Amino acid sequence: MASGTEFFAGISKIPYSPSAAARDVMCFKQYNAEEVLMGRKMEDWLRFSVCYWHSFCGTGADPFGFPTLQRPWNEGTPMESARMRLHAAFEFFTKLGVKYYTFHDRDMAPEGSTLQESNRNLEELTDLALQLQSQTGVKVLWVTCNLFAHPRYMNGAATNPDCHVLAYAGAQVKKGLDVAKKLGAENFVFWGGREGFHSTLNTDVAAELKHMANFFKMAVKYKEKIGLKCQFLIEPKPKEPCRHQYDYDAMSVIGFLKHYGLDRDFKLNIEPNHTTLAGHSYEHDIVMASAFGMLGSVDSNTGSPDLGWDTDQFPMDTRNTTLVMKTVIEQGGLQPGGLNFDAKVRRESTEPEDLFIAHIGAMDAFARGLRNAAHLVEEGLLAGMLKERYLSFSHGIGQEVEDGTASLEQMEDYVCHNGEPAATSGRQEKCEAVFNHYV
Ligand code: XLS
Ligand code: NI
Ligand code: NI
Repeated sequence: MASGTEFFAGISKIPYSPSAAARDVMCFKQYNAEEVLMGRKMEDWLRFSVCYWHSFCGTGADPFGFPTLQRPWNEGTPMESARMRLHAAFEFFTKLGVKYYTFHDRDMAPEGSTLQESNRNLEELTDLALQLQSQTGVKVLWVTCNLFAHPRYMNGAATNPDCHVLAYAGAQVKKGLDVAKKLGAENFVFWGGREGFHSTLNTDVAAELKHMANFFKMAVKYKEKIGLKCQFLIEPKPKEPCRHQYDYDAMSVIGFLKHYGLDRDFKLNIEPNHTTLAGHSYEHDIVMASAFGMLGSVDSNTGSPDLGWDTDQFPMDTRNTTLVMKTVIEQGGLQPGGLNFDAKVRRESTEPEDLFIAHIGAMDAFARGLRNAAHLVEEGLLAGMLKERYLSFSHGIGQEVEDGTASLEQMEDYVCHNGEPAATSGRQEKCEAVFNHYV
């Protein structure tokens, strides 16, 4: 198949049709890219991105069954299908109206039998990607290196007990950073695939964490050397594939970065599907990362907490998207990060049209979440209640605690003069009822 082939024949540019019927799912009912909310276009608040690995490399295979998704671009030799996949992907981005995409080095081009051959494959495919980017205006939200699929990485990459493997990972990241520069990527992600362990008996955890920190320092140094201007991001995940993953959740990663003096060079890419795997609520890590000024980007998907494994479903729940967008608005946006759909259609959703329906539905869920959150933030009711709850820290002894100038002696003196504190209601149900008004 040549570059002129249409992979999604019969599907044209997805329109915004706010009054379309319920059965009409090939149009946006909420997402109106150019519409301005709180001084910014919807597309700039949301910064949607399509991921390459699930949507274009995925076949529907799972640990129990063979591929179910017959994709015309997956035919031919590995290099032929890599080229077709790229054309199919750009046709999809353009028809969907999404301006960003994300990929692993090995999604874009097949691994060769040597590092040099892999690099040549990647060079060839990224030449084509660059051409398609300039033809369509679609940009790279982030690049990442696949440091977990190849058998050499079975014991980890940057945390591998064998430095030879760490060196391979380093060489791969060096090329990944060159590719990020070539394609103008706005971010670069490190997801610690097999950076973790299954048994404490064969693992020197202190050594492995130090090696990982030193690995990141090499990446920072090389980024500076080549003048790459993108944001570095770490993506936490508590389990899968390892029993214990070092980057468990937002707070573990923030602690790691601060401990090794890397917190100025990295932010976090939060995936709510991982957050719920860690036993937290959907929005927990979004809020925690943002509280420390470390929320860089979001892998906007969802899991099924009742199953307890990583299902990477499309995010369709507007309560969750409202909670995420509330934090995004409160921190002033996600740029240079965005909302990347690290999500896959179910293996039973076999039609190419399902790929569109999934993305449209999730984009509408986030657009609806943005509308809800903008309304909620503009009216300021919840913000007012929050302010009132912490009012005692705005004057007197509270102000001194706030500023860090107070002492325990002052605390004692205060209690001796003022006695027992009065009970104050937390008003959780009132907050929940107010929130429901906006959803
Ligand atoms: C896996 C991760 C992965 C990263 C990119 O669970 O979500 O897909 O986003 O390597
Ligand atoms: Ni994931
Ligand atoms: Ni992810």
